[in-house]
Amino acid sequence: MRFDFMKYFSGKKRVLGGIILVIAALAACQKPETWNAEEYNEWYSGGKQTVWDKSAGAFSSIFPEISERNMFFHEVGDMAFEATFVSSGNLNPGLGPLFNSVACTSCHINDGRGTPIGPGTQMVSLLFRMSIPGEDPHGGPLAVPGYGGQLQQNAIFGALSEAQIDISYSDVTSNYADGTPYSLRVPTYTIYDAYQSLPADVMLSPRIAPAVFGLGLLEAVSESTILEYEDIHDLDGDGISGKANYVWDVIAQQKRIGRFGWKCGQPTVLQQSAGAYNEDMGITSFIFPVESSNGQPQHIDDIPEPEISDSLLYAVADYVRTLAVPARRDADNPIVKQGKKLFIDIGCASCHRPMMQTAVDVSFPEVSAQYIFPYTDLLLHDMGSELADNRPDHLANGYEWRTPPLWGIGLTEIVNGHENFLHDGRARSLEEAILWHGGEGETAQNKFKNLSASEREALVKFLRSL
Ligand code: HEC
Ligand code: HEC
Ligand SMILES: [Ca+2]
Ligand SMILES: [Ca+2]
Ligand SMILES: [Ca+2]
Repeated sequence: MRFDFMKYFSGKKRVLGGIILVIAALAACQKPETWNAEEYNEWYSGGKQTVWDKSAGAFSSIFPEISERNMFFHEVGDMAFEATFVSSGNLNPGLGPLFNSVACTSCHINDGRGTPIGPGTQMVSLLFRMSIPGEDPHGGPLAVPGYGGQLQQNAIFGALSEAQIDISYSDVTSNYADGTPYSLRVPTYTIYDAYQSLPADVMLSPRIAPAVFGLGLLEAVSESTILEYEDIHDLDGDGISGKANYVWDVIAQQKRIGRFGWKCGQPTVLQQSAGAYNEDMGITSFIFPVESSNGQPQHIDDIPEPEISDSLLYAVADYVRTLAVPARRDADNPIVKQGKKLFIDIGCASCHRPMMQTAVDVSFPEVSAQYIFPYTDLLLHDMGSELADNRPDHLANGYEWRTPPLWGIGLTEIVNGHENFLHDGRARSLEEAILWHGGEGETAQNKFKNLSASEREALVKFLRSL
């Protein structure tokens, strides 16, 4: 029996479709069918948690299949995700003393990406991790004395912000093999107004806010599924050597595979969210109960820790976890299909792994045993010196970045009003994002440059259909 997705998931017909399905299943075999690998349907990027929405709200839908309990958490978490925090008062107090932004949504705009800064504009959704050479007791980056692990350019009234950062770009130009010229912009970051002098060996890592949908599904992928693709010493000789990051899980008190953030620096959505509250907003929680400004002269916040309740932190993590994935568009279009073939042929799929299966999880059936199409391997890759931040983050060295998921990437313009990509938003189009690929990605990048104009168009059309 085939699983009739269209009926089952399309809007109002859902309940009816569900009934038809149940009856059909009973009639056919008396028990529900298990999902057959050959029957997966790549239109459903998020498996059964796919939504047919290509509007500006495409990243903001709740899982279409969700228990009442999780629906409730999602709704509470949705409000928390949008809440604007303030330094004191009755509503959402605890902001700062140091912070980057006042709400999750000011960086993850429409649950999508942040807006990169241009020269002279205020830095909102780009932040800078910082450290000095060495490792903390758990193998993580070593905090900068007087600054900690992240630079906060904002502070509450009466406190000193740590520093400001200005960005400028210079252009480099080159050509495709067919002679078509292109230009890339190289960012330069300048720190000014530092509240105290920075050590000479400080390392900075710019990070733009990525989209946050589909993460419950990525979290549900088993460690062994991720490790299948690991090839640290490139034993198969294809020039690609994905590596898993191992990071400290504060709740489990052990190292686990990192999967979130541009360098796989966080093991779970919960810890990533707690980290965001702590560093990005200056809000303490049971996971990170110490203010990010602890030990610095700006440590003047007298609101008792934790500043958000455990249940609110869980709710915001559950909100993010249960954001659905938008369905493909035009997946049957012949040019899109040609682009997909090129994507595989020139080696993009070696890192941007098209399909994964999530593990069985009886405690969270919403994400259990799904075929998903995230276009990532959740591994780290050396992307060459031009993209390097030259700052290690656990096992990720200064050249390595996580393969970002490409699902939904074709909706970036509609959701976020721009097409700026990569960890610092330097790429101004999908083509530019590809042209920046170096290191392990250089062969694929060269092959892309050697394609004809119509083949390049087909590849980009495929990316837009994701
Ligand atoms: C100042 C901007 C900013 C704010 C505010 C912010 N984030 Fe983020 N968020 C980021 C950046 C930058 C990253 C990537 C971090 C990295 O690479 O380590 C990120 C990553 C994430 C991720 C992982 C996404 C992925 O694909 O790996 C989640 C989940 C997340 N944030 C949730 C939240 C939540 C929840 C809040 C509010 C409590 C929040 N963020 C507030 C900038 C922000
Ligand atoms: C060696 C692994 C690897 C290969 C091969 C590879 N990529 Fe990537 N890709 C990455 C990594 C890692 C990043 C993130 C780099 C960064 O942000 O600095 C990335 C970023 C991207 C982005 C931007 C994503 C975002 O969220 O900003 C796009 C688009 C993309 N790749 C498409 C492609 C295409 C198309 C190909 C084939 C021509 C390809 N990639 C080949 C690893 C790879
Ligand atoms: Ca605080
Ligand atoms: Ca800091
Ligand atoms: Ca290999």
